[in-house]
Amino acid sequence: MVGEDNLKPKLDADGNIISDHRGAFGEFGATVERGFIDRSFREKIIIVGVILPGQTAEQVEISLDELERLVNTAGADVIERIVQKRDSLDPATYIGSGKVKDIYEVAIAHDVDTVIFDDELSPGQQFNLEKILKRSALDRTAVILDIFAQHATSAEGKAQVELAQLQYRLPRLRNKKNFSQQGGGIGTRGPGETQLEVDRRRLERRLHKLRKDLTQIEAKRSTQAKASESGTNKKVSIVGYTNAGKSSLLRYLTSSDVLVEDKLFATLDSTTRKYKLPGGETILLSDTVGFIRKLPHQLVEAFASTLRVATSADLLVHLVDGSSSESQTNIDAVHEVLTEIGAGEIPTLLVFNKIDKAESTTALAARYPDAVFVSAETGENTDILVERVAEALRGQSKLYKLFLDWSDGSVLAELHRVAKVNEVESEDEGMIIEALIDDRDIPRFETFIASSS
Ligand SMILES: Nc1nc2c(ncn2[C@@H]2O[C@H](COP(=O)(O)OP(=O)(O)OP(=O)(O)O)[C@@H](O)[C@H]2O)c(=O)[nH]1
Ligand SMILES: [Mg+2]
Repeated sequence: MVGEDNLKPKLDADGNIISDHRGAFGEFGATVERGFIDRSFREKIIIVGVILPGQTAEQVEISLDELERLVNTAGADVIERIVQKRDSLDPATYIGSGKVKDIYEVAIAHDVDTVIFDDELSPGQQFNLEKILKRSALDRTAVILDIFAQHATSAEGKAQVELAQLQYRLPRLRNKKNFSQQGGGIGTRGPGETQLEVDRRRLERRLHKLRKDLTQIEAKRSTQAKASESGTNKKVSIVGYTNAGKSSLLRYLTSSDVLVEDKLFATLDSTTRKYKLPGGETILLSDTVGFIRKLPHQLVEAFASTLRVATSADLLVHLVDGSSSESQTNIDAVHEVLTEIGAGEIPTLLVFNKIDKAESTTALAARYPDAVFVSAETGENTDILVERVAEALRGQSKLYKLFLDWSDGSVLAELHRVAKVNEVESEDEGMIIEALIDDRDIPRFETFIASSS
């Protein structure tokens, strides 16, 4: 049995936490194996949200419902939720300092381990809050980083999560008092250098190494992709809110065994499978990491290479959980992330999933007349979906007439490779070609185009 005392952060005379077992600070903050939240037992958690002007109490409750689900997924239990209405966030303590003292009382009464705030805390806020609360003060970002750390399986995923964690920890590093192990050798404290500086330098070196490793992994992957891809296959990516059923849809359509789980952020890698559309064209269909409200920017940056499957797609299938009461706000959150990662302009097909368990889709259908309604579980309407994908991709190409000199044989070969050549007519001076060319390939054939229809 672990004694109760061992579960609480150890404090110094000023009430600062000196325990190294968790918290986003010190050299011993979260690692991929050991997150910000202690999972050697189920921590008791208070979650805290603020209603700002322009927000309704209901919106904040919805966000807290989601935070509670995140905390559960990370392996802890929410035992109390506290909401405060404010004109603005307190720059020092996020909520009012009086309210922080109230939370402290509640924490004592319920033997709470950690207090989690629904927005990212600044390093200063986190420090002040921990001082008053005398226990870890974490934020939504730390919880999401924890879940990512738990779910990362590939070498790339692990490196990406560690990179995001380090970026989160670096500005939050603090001088650890009672630091007993001085250690010797390379990287330890030089003359005049504080322990904090040593810690920071170590993390920066690690950050640098991770960035380099990730660049190499990506370079290797893109070389492999180039070698294996024919070049003409259109790329379609399934994107959407976490738990919308993206992996289920890929699994249903391609009969592949990708991971499907009723968990937030089950998928952290991208999976691509070939899929034959009803017209016969082969596309590359991908599934990738899901999005969420207030997605930590550290993750967006660290997962840039994984997200490239979305940013480089010809078409996005934006999958929404049509059975969720939050589908509208989820759509908005996904749009925000797509814009942030630079995929906001890619043609998108809106698809509502889980219609087998949705109570009614009438309101959504009225609001989104162009959307498709499917079930990735039963397969209902997925035939309509693939037809719409084919249609959307066809809409991205036009029929052109081109004139090529006899000496432009290589251009004809190129046309055969990337376009659909319908007709080649020989004339005295060259060839007149009719071909269906993709909008994205037009720049390289522009000088040969005689007319378009
Ligand atoms: N009833 C019903 N459940 C579904 C449907 N599609 C997916 N699910 C369930 O929803 C949960 C999440 O499915 P996933 O396919 O893992 O969702 P995801 O979008 O890939 O989620 P992340 O990878 O975590 O972002 C699983 O429990 C699925 O079985 C559907 O059409 N109907
Ligand atoms: Mg998934």
